[in-house]
Formats: sequence, C-alpha cells, structure tokens
Amino acid sequence: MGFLDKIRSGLTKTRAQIQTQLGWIVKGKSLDEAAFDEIEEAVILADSGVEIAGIIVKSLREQWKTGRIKTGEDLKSALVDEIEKILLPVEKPLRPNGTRPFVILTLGVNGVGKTTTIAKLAKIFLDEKKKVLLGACDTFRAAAIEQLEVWGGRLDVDTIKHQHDADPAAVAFDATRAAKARGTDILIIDTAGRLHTKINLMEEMKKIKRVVGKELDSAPHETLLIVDATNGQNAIAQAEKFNEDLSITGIIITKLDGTAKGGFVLPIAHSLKIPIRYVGVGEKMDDLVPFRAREFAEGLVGVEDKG
Ligand SMILES: Nc1nc2c(ncn2[C@@H]2O[C@H](COP(=O)(O)OP(=O)(O)OP(=O)(O)O)[C@@H](O)[C@H]2O)c(=O)[nH]1
Ligand SMILES: [Mg+2]
Repeated sequence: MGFLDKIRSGLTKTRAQIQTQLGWIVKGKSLDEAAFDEIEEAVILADSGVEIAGIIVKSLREQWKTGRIKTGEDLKSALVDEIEKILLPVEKPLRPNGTRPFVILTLGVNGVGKTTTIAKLAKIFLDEKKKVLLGACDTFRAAAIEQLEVWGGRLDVDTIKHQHDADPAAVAFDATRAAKARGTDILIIDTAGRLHTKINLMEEMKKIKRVVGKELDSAPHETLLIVDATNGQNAIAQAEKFNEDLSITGIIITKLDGTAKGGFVLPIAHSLKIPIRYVGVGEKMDDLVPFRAREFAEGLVGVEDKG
C-alpha cells in the first residue's frame, strides 16, 4: 500500500462521517444556502471546531457568489482545496540535517502511542540505512523499559537503559554520550507520559532537554510531541501546553484510523503552526506515513467519488 492509500485508509471513519453529511450535495442538485450550512456542520462534526468551519465556509460561499462554484462537485473539490490551504503550512517533513547524532526527544501524555511510534520511526530511519539508538527514559512505568527493548530487539537496534525508577535525565545523558561514542546517526529518546497537568512531568522533561543539550550542542534537534487523534480537541490542549513549556518542533498524530474526528488536525495546524511530521494509521510497524496536506485533505473528503 502506498502512502496515499494508507492515509485514505487511516481516514476512513472520518471520511465516512463527512460523506454521510454531504451525500446529497454532491449528487448533482443545484446549490443553495443550505448546502453551505451542511458543509459547516460536517466540518464541525469532524472536530475541526467552529472557527475553522467558519473560515472554510466563508470562502466557499464567496466562490459560489462569484460563480466559481456551480455544482455539488465543484463544491466538494473546493472544500478539498480549502482544507489543503489550512494544512499546507505545517507540511514540513522531518529531515535530519546531517548532525550526528541527530537527537529526537519524544513527548506526550500516557497511552498516546509514543513507544510504538518510536519503533515505527526507527524502522523508517533503518530503511534509510541510518544507525539508530534508543534511549529508555520512561523509567516511571514498570514495563516501559522492557517494551522499548522488545521493539529494539525486533529491529536489531540497541537500547540504552537504567533501572526502573532511575533519573530519566541520567538515562538521557548516557544515551546521548553512547550515541556520540558509537557514531549513531539517530538517537530516539522515549519518555514517560504521566498527565501533563502535573508540574513535575514538565519539569522532568525540561531537565532531560537541558542535560541532553549540555552533552551535545543544539540537542535535542527535534522535540517531537505525539498526540492521539482519538482525543480530538483534548489533543489540541495538550499540544498547546507542551509547546508552552517545552518548545515543540514537530508533531506526530497517532491512531487516525481509530476516530471519526480526524478533522481536529485542522485547528492544530491553524493555531499552533508546528510542523506535523507523520501520522499513525494503524498498529503495524509500517503504519506511519509522512504528513501531506493534499493527500490528507483528499482523504478527509474523498475525491474519488463522483457522487
Ligand atoms: N490503531 C492504532 N493504534 C496505535 C497507533 N499508534 C499506537 N497505537 C496503539 O496505542 C497503544 C499505546 O501505545 P504505546 O506506544 O504503548 O503508547 P505510549 O504513549 O508509549 O504509552 P505510555 O508509555 O504508557 O505512556 C498500543 O496498543 C499501540 O499499538 C496507531 O496509529 N493506530
Ligand atoms: Mg511508552
């Protein structure tokens, strides 16, 4: 399956909902004001929020009034264009800049898919013939170190670890040092995901960042926030909080396949303006695909259906 098919498949639930909502519009009936209300409702139901829905519908209405949109088909394809326009500024793929080791610090509340996503990322870099190392800085949850090691084992990648309950910053320090000594290309650091509302998690993450930066200038090179699409609007609040405290440089959205609320990606793109690097569309190792605005917009609305 190519990336386009994977994005499409990952957005199946959201697309199904939007299409149910818009079904009558694309079936060739002439357009009236009600069509635009339907679009607005569909966009809001997909969890894009009132603000985004307003922006999109305003533009579509203008295009209708000036005659650029005439049929239901026109309306649908203009909707795809509007969504693409909102997403395009955050289409910035993660491209390690050649710094070695390139250090990626992953963050996110518990259960969002950090550890799984690290394995998927490692796989992508391994496929590019890069030398990868993992750092097990989630020393809080009992089985976390082992979980990361199991993934590492499957990929034949080493994991730098300490004991359960050890200082995560000390593990990060050792992992960074090891990555330098071994000529590692990419070091990916796993972290704990207790609630972001607890001050000490943020403080702990700041300490990891500081320690890594002391050991290696300009590291971490990517501070990557993982958010779970099934959390919808809640994920936006998480992203805002993490960004405020830890200056996020990239976002990965997981579990798109598990939600009909995939539209929440629009307000994330619109308000945060942080690059969305990849999206997770399943539990398998290769279910992580680069984020592309056009493909995402088409996957949401479904361009292939001619109504
Ligand atoms: N359907 C689906 N499931 C996913 C995706 N990404 C991760 N998961 C699942 O989400 C669950 C949690 O994943 P983890 O990687 O353990 O999450 P985590 O953020 O490391 O969790 P903690 O370490 O407890 O904070 C697992 O069952 C994964 O298989 C995805 O893109 N799609
Ligand atoms: Mg984990």
